[in-house]
Amino acid sequence: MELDIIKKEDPEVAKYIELELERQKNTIELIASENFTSKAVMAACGSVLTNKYAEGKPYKRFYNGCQNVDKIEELGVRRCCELFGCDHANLQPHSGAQANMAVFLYALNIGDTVMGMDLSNGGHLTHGSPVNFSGINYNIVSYGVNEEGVIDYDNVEKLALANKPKLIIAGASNYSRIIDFEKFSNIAKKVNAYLMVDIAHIAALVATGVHPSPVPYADFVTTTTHKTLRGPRGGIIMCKKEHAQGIDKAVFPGIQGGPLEHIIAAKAIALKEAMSSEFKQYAKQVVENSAYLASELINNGVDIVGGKSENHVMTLDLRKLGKTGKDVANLLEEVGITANKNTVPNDPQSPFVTSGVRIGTAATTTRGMKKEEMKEIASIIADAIFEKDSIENLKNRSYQLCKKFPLYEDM
Ligand code: DSN
Repeated sequence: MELDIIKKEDPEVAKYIELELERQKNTIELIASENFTSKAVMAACGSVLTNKYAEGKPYKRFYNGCQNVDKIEELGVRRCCELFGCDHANLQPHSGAQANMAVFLYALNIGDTVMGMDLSNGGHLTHGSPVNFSGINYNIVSYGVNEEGVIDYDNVEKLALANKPKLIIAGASNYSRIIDFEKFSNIAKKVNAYLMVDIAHIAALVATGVHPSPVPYADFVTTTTHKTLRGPRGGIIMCKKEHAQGIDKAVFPGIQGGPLEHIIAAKAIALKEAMSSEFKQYAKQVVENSAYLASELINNGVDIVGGKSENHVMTLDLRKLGKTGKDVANLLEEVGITANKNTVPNDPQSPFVTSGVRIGTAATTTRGMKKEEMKEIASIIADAIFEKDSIENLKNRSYQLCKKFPLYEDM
């Protein structure tokens, strides 16, 4: 198999791939933006398609020999439009950040006003962070969440009326509630702004109808393909047909050169998988697991920002416990749980220390875990934070859960 081939060629790299496989198999993955793809998705990523240059669009390429990648990319685009019900899709963005960058290039001039969710309130770097191209090149007006951790739509409207943005961005990297896209659309219409919705985190929930879809409301919908959607690492832009040509040009030649056709093939496979009834059940279970994990953590004495989760993600609020996100994320790693430190709204700590830890249920649900396992995970987390059990024992409890729900068994 692939690893044996790599071992022969380059044992140093092979060793670390093997160790990473063991890490993934034997630890509980709670990073809300991570997941485990199918072997078919991984196989496409490692296929001969990596050898092909295909600048341009299917059947309008700048290189010859594209007859096979044309068919694959066309198939992927068709599946994306069918799955999400969008007019047009571009599967070439190398990442979610580049999908967002292409929308900015198409829709805006440098210096234009953009409204997006503040990074420390759950937004994304590319939604206007001062250290990102978005914040560097555009005039950013940020909105946030209220004390309950919920988007304050009245405030979004007030800010929009006062600042007249050309683009409003909805969508988040750390927001545990349903987003009301219709409200965002009404606000955007009032000020004649474009609406872009970044569904990177909730893509699978939207695709399966478990979360309302922004497609009827938004000019542009961007996503990554590797989070809840369970595909390869990459991005997609969906848009209304009047923007199709402009968006395609913004991706290439605007910000990218040759598309990664091996990754596009893997995206096409993931999109097919996402059309299955099993995947719909998966997305439903992700949400059920998340709601239950949040309530169990609260029962165990751990605060959750906003008090509940309506999607796949939540943030432990450690302020009352006098602990930092950095320390607790490191502690969880010691006991076999991987998560990431994250700011909570109005966090007194720096973004490198934080008072929160973000967790999500996409990856554990892929392993087959359900409510019973969420109960045990909440208990392991609380017992670690409140030092109710030894590190060794907690690590063993995590390991036992992993053994019960094996991953990539024949690898
Ligand atoms: N870094 C991703 C996340 O973890 O949510 C967003 O791009």
